[in-house]
Amino acid sequence: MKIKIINPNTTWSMTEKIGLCARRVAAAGTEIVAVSPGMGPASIESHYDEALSVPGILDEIRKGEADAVDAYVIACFGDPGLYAAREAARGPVIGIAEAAMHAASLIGNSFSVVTTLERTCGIAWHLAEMYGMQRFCRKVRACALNVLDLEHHGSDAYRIILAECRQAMQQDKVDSIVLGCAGMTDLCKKIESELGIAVIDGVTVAVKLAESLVQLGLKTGKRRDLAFPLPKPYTGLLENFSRS
Ligand code: 2AL
Repeated sequence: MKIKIINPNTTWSMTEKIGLCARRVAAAGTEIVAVSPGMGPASIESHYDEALSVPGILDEIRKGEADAVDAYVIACFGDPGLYAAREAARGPVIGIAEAAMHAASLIGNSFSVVTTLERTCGIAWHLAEMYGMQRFCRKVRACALNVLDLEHHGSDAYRIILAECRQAMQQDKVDSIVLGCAGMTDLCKKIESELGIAVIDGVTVAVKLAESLVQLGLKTGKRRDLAFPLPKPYTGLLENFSRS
């Protein structure tokens, strides 16, 4: 099967890291295609960034549909454009925040999220509420790190994230910690073995969920509100999104 992972930001070092971590957990017969859209923000850490990442995501879904992709992962913790992507795709589309939070809710009764900037905490809370995960989510913690700090080797990012995860474990009394950025995917197992608590990375969970849904023959429902978008013209910069 073919799973396409869309890193909605345009930072290719992050896309390559995401692809590598995804391939490590994928089954032998799974092909992982990891991409960044040709347009969009270099990193996503605001509602503005999220909104401007969505056309690029939908363009990658359009190409994936022509390319016989079986399932998609949106690899950004805000799950930008998730429902629009589902409308445009036949197969399952999974966001990493929804994947990680659901996994956390299955292995325990409580989790805390450790994310990048303070300003993204509201986005994570909003998603927890929307997914019915608020009752499991004890705290959303920020590390005062920009998303792109995670790409700078030799930066203090790992030490800072590890310290925040330790605080979450000690102060929030949670069963697990959810990592709140796709760029943290490579740190997951290292933090887990350092702290001795379950640490959940949405990229790898989403890959395994996508594989399961495809194997079970489950696709996105097309009978109601996730039906393919209606044909209509789009103008200006969005002209190429017109559907006939
Ligand atoms: C993210 C993420 O996962 N990728 C990105 O560019 N921004 N989310 C976040 N909270 O920092």
